[in-house]
Amino acid sequence: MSKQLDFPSGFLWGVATAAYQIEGAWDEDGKGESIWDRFCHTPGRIANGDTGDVACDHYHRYTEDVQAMAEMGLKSYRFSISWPRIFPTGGKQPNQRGLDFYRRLIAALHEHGIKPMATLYHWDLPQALQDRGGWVNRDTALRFAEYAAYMFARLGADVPFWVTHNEPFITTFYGHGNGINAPGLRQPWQLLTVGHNLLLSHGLAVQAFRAAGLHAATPDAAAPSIGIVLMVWSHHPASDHPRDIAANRRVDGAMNRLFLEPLFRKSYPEDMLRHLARRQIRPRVAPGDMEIIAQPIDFVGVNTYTRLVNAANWRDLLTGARQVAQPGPKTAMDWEVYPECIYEALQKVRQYTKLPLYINENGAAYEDIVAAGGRIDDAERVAYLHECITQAHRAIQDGIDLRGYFAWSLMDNFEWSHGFSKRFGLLYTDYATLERTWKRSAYWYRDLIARNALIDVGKLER
Ligand code: IFM
Repeated sequence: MSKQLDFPSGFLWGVATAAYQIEGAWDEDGKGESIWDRFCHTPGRIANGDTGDVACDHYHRYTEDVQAMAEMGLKSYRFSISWPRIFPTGGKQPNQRGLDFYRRLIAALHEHGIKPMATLYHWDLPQALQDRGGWVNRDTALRFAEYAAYMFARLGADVPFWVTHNEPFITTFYGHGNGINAPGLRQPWQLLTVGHNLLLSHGLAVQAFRAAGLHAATPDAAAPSIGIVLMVWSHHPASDHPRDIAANRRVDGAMNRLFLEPLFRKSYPEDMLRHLARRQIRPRVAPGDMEIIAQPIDFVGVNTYTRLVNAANWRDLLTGARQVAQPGPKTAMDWEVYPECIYEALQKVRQYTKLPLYINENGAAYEDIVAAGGRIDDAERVAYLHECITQAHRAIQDGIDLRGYFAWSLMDNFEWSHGFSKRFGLLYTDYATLERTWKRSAYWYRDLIARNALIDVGKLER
């Protein structure tokens, strides 16, 4: 027997993307070089030598993409702004043509009644700032606050949802720990400095947002709001052995608590500070920093895809843990299909704050097959989304103030070190022609949004 899971009226159904992953036009209209341009142009960094030079060419095709969003019935679109399009050298000289692109995009969204959610930093730092130390240099936090203030002054009232950072954990640990992401540094002793400067820049940007005193663009619209988007994955110990439980707690500490605690409790988790100090890893905290970081915000975004099952491993210097693979279905990222990650991540954040929450990213990569006639029957993705959204509904039933869900991603795009080899999109991107094709999941999502309800038929076939 099927039953209908209704969502609250006004629930914000959306999709998410990021500038470097879709825009292309890497050096057009005055855009400066970003650390991702430099990283991808360095041989050996990215699978197949792929780059975001062209990506999905969204910079030139954004009207077509907004049209697809409108046909999907989306209520909101989360995108990111490329900092080096606005400040090509990270300095004080803005690039009008870069700003105009986002102005046009935002206007197109409003024309279709789609609420923009703009992320200021989804990892593409101006290379010129990297040359001055990047996020290891406290000064970058001040430059970020200037960039943020500039955006609030120009586009502030037109964007109902501003996001300072996307997943500061990844910039910290992947950009500066294992070096898998730009700027590709392996400097573990700098990790807490980088994380701290990112959080500081968040707090400074929130201060700039409040100082801008933004009001709603029209009387019936809500005043613009600001938040941060964190990566919050579920964590489980591999066994009930105390060593595995402790390892699991450290992984949770590195990924989740190192960011949640300063934002909501004005301090770093003591156990993580002690653990990392034994490896000479310490944050450089100036007086007043923790107050700045913990500025009141309006919402928290949660990105979640799977869980990690952790066991003790003393060979790992950072967390003393290793991930134990689980039996059962995996996505093309080799991530376990674990829909409860939605419920668990929301409950985790709820321990820190009662603010409105959004699932700002959730989705699955699969090896999509284009059948004769161009049909793409991505049944596994539909099943994944269905189960995850069921968990979102469960969280709402249990009293979580979840205001929206954003599927990652609108279309297949540049998946960082994996290049174009992993497809997360609801729309299929043909990278030779740049044509987008609706997958079955896109039609399925459109119908879900139209009903504002999920028809729960139990577990779907993968
Ligand atoms: O593609 C990324 C995105 O940029 C950040 N969150 C996870 C996604 C899938 O790996």
